[in-house]
Amino acid sequence: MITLLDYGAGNVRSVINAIESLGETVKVVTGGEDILSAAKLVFPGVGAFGNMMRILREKKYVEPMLTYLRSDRPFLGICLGLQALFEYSEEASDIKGLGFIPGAVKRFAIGLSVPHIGWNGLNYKQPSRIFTGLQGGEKFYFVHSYHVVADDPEVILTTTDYDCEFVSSIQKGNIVATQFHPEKSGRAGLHLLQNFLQPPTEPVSLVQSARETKLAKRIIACLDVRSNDQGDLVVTKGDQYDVREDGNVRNLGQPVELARRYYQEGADEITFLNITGFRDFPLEDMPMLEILRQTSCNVFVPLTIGGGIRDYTDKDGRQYSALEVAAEYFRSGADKVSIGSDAVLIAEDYLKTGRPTGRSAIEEIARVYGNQAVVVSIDPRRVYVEAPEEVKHTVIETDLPGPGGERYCWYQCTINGGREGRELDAVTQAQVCEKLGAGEILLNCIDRDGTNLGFDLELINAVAAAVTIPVIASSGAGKVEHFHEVFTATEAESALAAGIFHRREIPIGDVKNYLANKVETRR
Ligand code: 1PR
Repeated sequence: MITLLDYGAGNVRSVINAIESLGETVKVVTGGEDILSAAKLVFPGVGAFGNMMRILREKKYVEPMLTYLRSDRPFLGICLGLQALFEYSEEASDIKGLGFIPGAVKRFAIGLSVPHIGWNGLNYKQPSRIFTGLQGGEKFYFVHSYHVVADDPEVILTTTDYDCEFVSSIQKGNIVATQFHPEKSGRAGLHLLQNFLQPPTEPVSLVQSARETKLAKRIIACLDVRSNDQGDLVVTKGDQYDVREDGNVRNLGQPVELARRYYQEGADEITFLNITGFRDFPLEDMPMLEILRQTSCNVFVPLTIGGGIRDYTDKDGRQYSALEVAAEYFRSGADKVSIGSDAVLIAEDYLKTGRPTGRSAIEEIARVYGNQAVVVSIDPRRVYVEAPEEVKHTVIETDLPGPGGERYCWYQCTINGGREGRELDAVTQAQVCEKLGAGEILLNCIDRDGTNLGFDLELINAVAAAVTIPVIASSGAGKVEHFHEVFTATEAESALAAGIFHRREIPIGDVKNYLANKVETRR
């Protein structure tokens, strides 16, 4: 029996699912006495440090946790569950951590995108039983803007390189904690969890590679989901957002099954977009939540869900905040939520005053669940102009002239599934959303969507140059070479595709094979 500490933020469902998939049972802590009586304690922290410590204090968990840790019984901290062990964090410097490990939590001060999101490797500094069965070259899933700095080098179990070498896990006696998420790290992560649940007897030393670890470029499979005319929830796919063929919604498969297939084929992440979420209320759309619950039982890579994340008033006048909608998704197994239409309206409001309200969906969700949990999805369309002065938007000079030979264009944001264009350009939208706390940009392109013509490199370059958060390139992948092109000609951190995977034109494995020795990926 594993005791799991859930303080109410983030996706603990995945950790429970991963542990249960390994044949263990999980008891969730409901009071301090559960911590004191635990034989093995897992603490998966997600979200923001200040919020986590405040809740741990309110629930009176701090003293029981310290008693547990001092007793040296097996403990596995994950992500914020690692950071909580330290004295304080720059994320909330007025709030004390547990102080079990001397040292602090600091924000990355580097030239690369922050958060550090994705699959990266480990430099092994000490032998440990949790490494049993690993080869040493495996990559694990990270998502964080802060990292721990330990005063005592003896506790450092592994480090990872990301423009600097940071501590990616610690070990002190039976206390182990990782910055990465074993429950989201596919087979390698499950292996490590298994070693914690049933520790092998001998510690294992892994050979330290001379090379730096490298963040992998991610390949993301995207499932656009909606009800068809018969009322079944299906994976569909549009051509430039038109998902109907001969009047019917295209049906390319069943969401849970497809997600499982992509996990097995090596997808680094899975994204579900409820493409009619703008007109339906997601909490009434229970099947979407059910899809997440079922998928997270056997898919152990990050899951993002988008569609309909906004404030909502139901037919009885009850108000729901976007934060409540997101919370329900996180509880059902999502790691990140993606906000599309509402993010455009939020940015428009911000631009009117130049001041954040502190109450937008982006800000509220980021405050509770952390910036890394908030993806902003942008659905832009090219608008050609004769000269940059014609519009007040961010205009680029294009190598792909318009129908009238125009050499300039801007990218117009749309809402409601591309149905309505707004007076806002994609570059400004990305910048405002970063300011408000978004952790990642999912950059679609209506012109390229479903065309197989390749990604819109000009769009991706314009947006990636304007923000410091990671950009996911989306729309237009038609052959393996397009992935190589997007990773070499732009700063995109990941590439998302839909049609080619659904139609089995190119398996994910072929994309990774093609990229081998050219671009760093997770194998
Ligand atoms: O506006 O917050 O409710 O979110 C709705 C979400 O649904 C947005 O993220 C929006 O991008 C998405 N969406 C809305 N309508 C459509 C549609 O297709 N009619 N899908 C839609 C957008 C874009 C990609 C797609 C790639 C790759 N899909 O995610 O999968 O373009 O396609 P490809 O590789 O086949 O070219 P809100």
